[in-house]
Amino acid sequence: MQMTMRWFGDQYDTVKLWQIRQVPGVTGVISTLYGSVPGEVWQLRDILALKSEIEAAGLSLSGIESLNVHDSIKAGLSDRDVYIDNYIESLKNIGEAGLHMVCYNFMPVFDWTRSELARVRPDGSTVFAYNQEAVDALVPEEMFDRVNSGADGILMPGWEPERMAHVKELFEIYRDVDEEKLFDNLKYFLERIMPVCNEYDIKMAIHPDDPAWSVFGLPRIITNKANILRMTGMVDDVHNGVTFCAGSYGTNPENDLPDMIRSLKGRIHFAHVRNLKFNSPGDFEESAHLSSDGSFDMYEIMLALYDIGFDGPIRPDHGRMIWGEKAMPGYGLYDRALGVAYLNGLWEAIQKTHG
Ligand code: CS2
Ligand code: MN
Repeated sequence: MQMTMRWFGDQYDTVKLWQIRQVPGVTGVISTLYGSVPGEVWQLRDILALKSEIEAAGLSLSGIESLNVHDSIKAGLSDRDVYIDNYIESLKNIGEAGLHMVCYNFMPVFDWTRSELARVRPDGSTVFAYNQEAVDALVPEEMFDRVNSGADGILMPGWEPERMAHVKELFEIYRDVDEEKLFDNLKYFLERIMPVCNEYDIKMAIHPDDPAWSVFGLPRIITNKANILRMTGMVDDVHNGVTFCAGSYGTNPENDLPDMIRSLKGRIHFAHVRNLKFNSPGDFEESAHLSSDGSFDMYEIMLALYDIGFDGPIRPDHGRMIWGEKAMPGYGLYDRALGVAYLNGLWEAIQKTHG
């Protein structure tokens, strides 16, 4: 595996590349053209500029998270081919820049959903939390306001104002899209992009829906083992793979994470490893990475990745806000660095005992 951290670019991130460079074991970052909107073509010069900036700091650009998919593609609208052509153009440029992993998601309208961005834990740290009743009591617009007001004016990934300015229209286009239709639309998209992925050896890594069930009545499909195997099987190409995000699949306690990892051998191209603490069936919070602080067995998750020979980029995903740090919620330096150290420790022990 290659240990990485997500970095949003100099203009948007409170964490600096030189700080990431000092986290032991981190050799790369996962980044994106953060100012771009879904549907736009990524220009080669912009990708190369991002890459050189990262390399100048002594790190590699280990992959893209995310190259977002336009809602016309997800909803299967008549203009989807225009946006798929643009996506293919962006992939070509990503390939030309020598990059080989692209994370994306196929969630209608919203990216991840949480009801709180800064729930206080007993140790005084603040974390993302989800409470089903609180989410059920909101209309989508309120959800958007809540995410943005809780972020101290920091732009949250997946909740970009451009997209959210049209929430009502976006909901409208999904009126007739059920899970089956969404699967069809994903298949159509994947079949069209696979040739360029093969040409440049770009591994597509779909991010699971977070939480792993329908919110606000929108269909969601990347939620469990059966669905993800259906997805990898319906376009049976190694370049059609997944981001194994423990914190997202793990929102549903029925998902057996190590078993899911083992069933996806050869198709996991990126891993997000973090822990959650369940307080009751409809309520969880994002605890520290340490197994004993949350509900997952992190050793078993890392062991499963080791067993399948996972060799792609991995990152600690979200962290708690600790030590008074002011940063984008979930993406501060300190707790993610602790997460890295812990995951690296587990990995070293696994290698030595299972090597
Ligand atoms: C990420 C997702 O911050 C996060 O929770 O794991 O937003 C992820 O980047 C996207 O879903 C990928 O498209
Ligand atoms: Mn994730």
